[in-house]
Amino acid sequence: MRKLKEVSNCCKIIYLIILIIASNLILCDEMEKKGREIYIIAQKYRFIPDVIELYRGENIQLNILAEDVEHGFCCKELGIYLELPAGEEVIYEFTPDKVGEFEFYCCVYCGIGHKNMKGKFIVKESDKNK
Ligand SMILES: [Cu+2]
Repeated sequence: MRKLKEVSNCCKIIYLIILIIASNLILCDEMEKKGREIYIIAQKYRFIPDVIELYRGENIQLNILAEDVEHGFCCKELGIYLELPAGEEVIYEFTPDKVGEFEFYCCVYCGIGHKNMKGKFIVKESDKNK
């Protein structure tokens, strides 16, 4: 009887360990999907940072905040067109699918320096893809 109880306790422990490993795997998977977070500030008349390095095939989550007035965040080549209401963080997920340098710019008129409000993505080939 005692042995049987020990075996059943042992089973419970193994079951628990499997559960913990499985839930960690699911969590890791979720994190992978969420992508690398990049925080960008938009303000008259610049983006901070204005040069952003990415890897092709990497999941990215942009968190962009227009600090002062409404701005836009657009990158034609990567198909990004966002309006950024003042004081509201905008979250955008994407996966760059090509290598190169791609300009992003403010696409909502925000004042006299609007035309100069730009930066660039530098998308590199990932080691994983080589
Ligand atoms: Cu603007």
